[in-house]
Amino acid sequence: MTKPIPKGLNERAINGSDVERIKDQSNYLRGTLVESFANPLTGSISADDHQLIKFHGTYEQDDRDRRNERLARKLEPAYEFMIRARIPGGNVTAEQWLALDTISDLYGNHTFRLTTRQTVQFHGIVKFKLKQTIQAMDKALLDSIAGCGDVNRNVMCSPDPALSSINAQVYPWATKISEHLMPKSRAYHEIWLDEPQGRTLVAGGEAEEIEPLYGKHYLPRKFKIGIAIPPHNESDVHMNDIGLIAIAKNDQLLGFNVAVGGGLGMTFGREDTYARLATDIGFCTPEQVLDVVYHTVAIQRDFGNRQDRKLSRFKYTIDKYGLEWFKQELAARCGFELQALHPYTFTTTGDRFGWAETTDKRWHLGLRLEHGRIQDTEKTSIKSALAQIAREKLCAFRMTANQNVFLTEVKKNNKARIVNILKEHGYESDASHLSGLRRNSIACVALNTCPQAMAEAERYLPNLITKLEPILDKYGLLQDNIKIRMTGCPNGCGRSVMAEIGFIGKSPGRYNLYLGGGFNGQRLNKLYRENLDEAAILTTLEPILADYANQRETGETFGDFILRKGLLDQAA
Ligand code: SRM
Ligand code: SF4
Repeated sequence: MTKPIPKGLNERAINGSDVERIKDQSNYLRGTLVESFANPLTGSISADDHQLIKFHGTYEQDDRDRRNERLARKLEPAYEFMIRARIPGGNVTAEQWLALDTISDLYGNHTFRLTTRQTVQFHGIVKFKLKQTIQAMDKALLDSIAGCGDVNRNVMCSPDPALSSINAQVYPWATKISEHLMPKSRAYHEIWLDEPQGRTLVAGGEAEEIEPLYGKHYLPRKFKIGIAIPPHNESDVHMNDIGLIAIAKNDQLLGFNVAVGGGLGMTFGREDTYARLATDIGFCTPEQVLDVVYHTVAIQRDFGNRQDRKLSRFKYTIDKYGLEWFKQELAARCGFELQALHPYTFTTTGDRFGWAETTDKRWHLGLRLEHGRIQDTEKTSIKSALAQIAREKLCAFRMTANQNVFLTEVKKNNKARIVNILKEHGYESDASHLSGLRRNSIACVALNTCPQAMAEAERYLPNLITKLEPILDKYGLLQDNIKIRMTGCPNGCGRSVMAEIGFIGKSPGRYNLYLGGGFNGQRLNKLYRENLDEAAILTTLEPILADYANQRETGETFGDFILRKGLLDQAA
């Protein structure tokens, strides 16, 4: 199955962007990380290691709330690290959840964050505690390998394998694919877990032996894979580089429709960058899927743009060479052609909240969180509640693609105890008291940790929704499911370009407003107005919401209404 890396193409990388040089000189992701972390004189690491450490699942950041104050006092920025776990399909045990909770208190900022790719991030870890953090994760059988960097990232899969026999058959593929595409370098184990050097070849070895898939230069850019099971599209599967849509008949998994070339990131001022949904290109059986993903990644390795990182995602490779070329290249490498697509329909996206009985006669609880942040506040103490539930071993935990959590494998006689614990901590187990807008909201992390943020997202969207709710109430829309999402920049981490109402931060307090995304995750939205402050957002949205309430057709979603009314023809 392993195809040697074509020498010429691999060599070409050396002349590419600076990140290519760093990978080239890193000795398979080792760089000078050991030296950087041993340096007691700064909370920072070297510029090259700053890039390289992403492959270890961690980012060097600084607390942006404190930036100016530190600058004024002539101090170096308040450097800290974010670390992202690799949890394919988003499943952890009660013991692992407790470990996550403890790690956030011992080493992080006393919170942790469920992400839009079904995993967990810690923030605020100082340099001198990062190794202990990774070791604590390892003790809990968790790692952060390939959480970030130019490799395949956390593989997503729809929530709860126990929901149906198809869910159970599909779920293991998330782990199988993740493991199949993992980097093989032992750098992570040596640097963080003190594994003795030499278990694999180090410098001087042949790239094909050390990293059979990735080689010395890894991929041109990050790579993402997700799996969905129709009719549910919890994860907006078409935003991935590869989307796999499970196809079943008579309760048997037949295989996957394969979609390629999704990606949501754009850059303001670069008209050649754009969001793109993956295109369905064919069907493969479960036996073929590992070959399909492996060789797709290898094609991107060989043909992706290594000169300009703004144009290096797989979607640009697909658009440059064309879908027909890609299908032929894939067939030649796999030794088989994809079959004809199977029909399927997505009818829902987002998470289904509340209790549901599962096929193993147990229950799960879909719990809505405020943008994935696990923390205790003055109003509620969800962090303590979930830790207590884990301590009593009442359930397992499953992160969703929408920054929520499912409490899974719950025995019937433990349901009441879970509800009580949540109540005691000020948290409702049912999301029906929330507006439809809030239930369907996503916000990326943005400030104070994200270095790319131009505006708030996680810390602001809940407040904006509070201001929109009276408007919704006025027009009888409070319970309507309308998808609203906000990101602090155009990178798209909160998938705002797929929302019915999407906001992208432009500068502090100002956002571009995008409208008309599909409710089922199958249509991008379009720019409607630029650079709005809060007052302008409210006055722009109110008449549109009023028209929607009065003029919509039966069952028409907000995004579809926007399109039918031609509102986007009068866009910005
Ligand atoms: Fe993301 C970069 C957070 C999902 C597109 N993303 C970042 C960084 C690491 C900022 C940075 O470059 O230094 C953010 C860290 C913020 C912080 O302080 O924690 C960040 N991304 C996130 C998370 C945590 C958002 C969240 O609120 O949940 C998500 C973590 C996912 C995970 O667990 O792996 C997250 N990022 C996404 C998604 C959505 C998805 O994959 O489901 C996207 C859009 C899909 C896509 O990849 O096209 C996304 N993130 C980006 C991009 C733009 C990539 C591009 O093609 O241009 C960047 C910037 C980059 O890569 O240079 C980025
Ligand atoms: Fe940061 Fe931008 Fe991603 Fe938000 S969308 S987390 S601001 S990179």
